[in-house]
Amino acid sequence: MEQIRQRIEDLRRELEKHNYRYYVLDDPTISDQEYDRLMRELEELEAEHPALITPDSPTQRVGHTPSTKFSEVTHSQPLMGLSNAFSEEELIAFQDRVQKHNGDAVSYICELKIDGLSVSLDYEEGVFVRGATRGDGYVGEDITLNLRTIRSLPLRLNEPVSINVRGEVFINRHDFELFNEERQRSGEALFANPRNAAAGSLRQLDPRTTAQRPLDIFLFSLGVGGDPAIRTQGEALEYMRSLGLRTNPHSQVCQDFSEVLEFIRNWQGKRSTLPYDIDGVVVKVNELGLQRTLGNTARSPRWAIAYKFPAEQVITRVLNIGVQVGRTGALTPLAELEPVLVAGSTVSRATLHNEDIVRERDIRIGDYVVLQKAGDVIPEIVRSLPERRDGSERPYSMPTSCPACGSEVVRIPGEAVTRCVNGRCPAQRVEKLIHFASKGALDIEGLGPASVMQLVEANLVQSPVDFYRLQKDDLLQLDRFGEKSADNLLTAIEASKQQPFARVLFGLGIRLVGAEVAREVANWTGDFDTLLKLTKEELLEIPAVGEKIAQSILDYFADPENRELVEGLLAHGLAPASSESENAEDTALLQGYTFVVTGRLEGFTRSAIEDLLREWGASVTSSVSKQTSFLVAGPGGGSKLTKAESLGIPVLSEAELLEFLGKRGVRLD
Ligand code: 0OX
Repeated sequence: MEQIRQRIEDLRRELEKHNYRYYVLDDPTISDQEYDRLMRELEELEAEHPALITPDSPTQRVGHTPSTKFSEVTHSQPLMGLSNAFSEEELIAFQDRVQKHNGDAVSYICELKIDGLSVSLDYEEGVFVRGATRGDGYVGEDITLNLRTIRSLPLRLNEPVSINVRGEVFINRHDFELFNEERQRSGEALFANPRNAAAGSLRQLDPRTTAQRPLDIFLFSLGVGGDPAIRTQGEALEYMRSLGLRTNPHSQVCQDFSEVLEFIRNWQGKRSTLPYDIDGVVVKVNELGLQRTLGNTARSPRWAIAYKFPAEQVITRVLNIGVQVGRTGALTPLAELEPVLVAGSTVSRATLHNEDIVRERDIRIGDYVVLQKAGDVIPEIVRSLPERRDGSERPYSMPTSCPACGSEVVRIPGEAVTRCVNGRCPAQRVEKLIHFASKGALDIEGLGPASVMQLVEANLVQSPVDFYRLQKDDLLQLDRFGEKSADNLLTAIEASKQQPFARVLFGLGIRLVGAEVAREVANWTGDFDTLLKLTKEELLEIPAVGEKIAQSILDYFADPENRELVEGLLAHGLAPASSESENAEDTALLQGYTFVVTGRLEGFTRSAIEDLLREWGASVTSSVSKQTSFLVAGPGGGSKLTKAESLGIPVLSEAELLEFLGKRGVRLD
């Protein structure tokens, strides 16, 4: 038996080694047939001795249990998105921002921007245990079983480390063509591009289906964990590679920004020679210490930018120009287009933003226009083609009254936007209600635009509070509702009362308060009561809040109708105070943070505070490294303080720590 166990282990190591040579080093030393033979031997031995099967065995990539739904995973560190640059000027502006405080000696690293799906992988003691989609950056979907089927993703690393890494799942162009041809032969719908095919494949509930798809992965970021000696992104990539993770071979460290521009120009011309799609180049500050100093905005890191290759352009025709009234009353001209395929999707409408843009670009009804779309960016009409006019085209003018309520529209001097000023405008109301129920806000299933419109038309709903007053009989009188759908909707509305404060705040649709800002404000304040009491100065202390946002929040709550709305929502039990610490996951509030505690504390012994931090999911270590999130220092901190300062690690006093914990909803009892 011991001999068999040994042979099984040897075969696994051997297969892992060849996988690594093939996928990571691109230097296989055995043929496919030899590889298959080793795999078969392992499969046979495991079939005879099922007790010896372990989940990280190369035979165990494909699970057999389809799920009905993916479960949610809260990322231990938020997965940030990237801000974009579309021109060299914007890249230079990025360089200026980086170098303003840090001098000229900044080195960068350029990576190809793989056009796939962002995922996060967790390895515990070297074994792949969890993989998730990016989702909204905070919460993603658990797609571990599907990721396990990707053969270039190691189920076991070369070292027993516990790390989180981030990467991009994609399908190469050749495999995509073959895959689509096969689908055509079997009469299945075709995918528009490799990215959509990769996304569809990762979304399969049955991993056996995913296993049939030619998915591949490149890893590009090292998150929590890893080797503390790593000081640059270049070293992080090398480290990941040494662990067996597949990284893209074309990254390049640039000592100078002119090399960055050179790298970009070079790859822009050569992108079609690659076997997979890229949609740009990611430029990152190479030094991790400097990355930390630069930090993040609410949305993206300040130390990285995505240069997007120029967009694809096509010609189509403007059939009509309509106008849409948004939830803030803004009137947006909207072009209805002859449908056209561009950058992988069919486009039949495009926003014209505002009156000035229609005039500047001289876009008339009936015009041929150049439509452009860059990757995931919203399609845009760049210009008209006056040379193709035949005289039947009609210039567009903005309506002088609101198309929804007939009331006056105004354009404040100095602003580009024309607004309907009627706070009771039905179009605004409907848009506000749709926004309130939408996915990023209260996420009420069954309450999409059509249902909202129907409820408004039936005079059942005027304000979001009315959703919570709906009775089954109200719904049953409506066309689209039967017993079951009425019950489902009422259940979904009831469930939305448990949504966290941040979503309710976002759902109010306060101007300039998007999902990210709402989250920051909610984390900072904890509940409506606290938020409503804040002065402008206090609002400005919130990192994501600047002058305009603070004013917009104050204006919103100064309106008695809005106050009444908030009171109504609270009376129905929405946004319960410190809702976050009441749910079952509250012990993970500090997950992903690493603390070091030093010096004398007043209210706690050091070990008591360390226990408390651990209890809420943080790691506590004894020495400061660049993995440390915060050093908590009382008097007498000494050498750890010096080290933290030299590495740019934030230092908290005892009082600041308590404030930080309070804001995150950590209870001290
Ligand atoms: C890519 C890619 C995407 C991740 C965390 C901050 C910077 N699609 O290839 N994102 C990043 O880096 C982000 N790098 C990449 N290579």
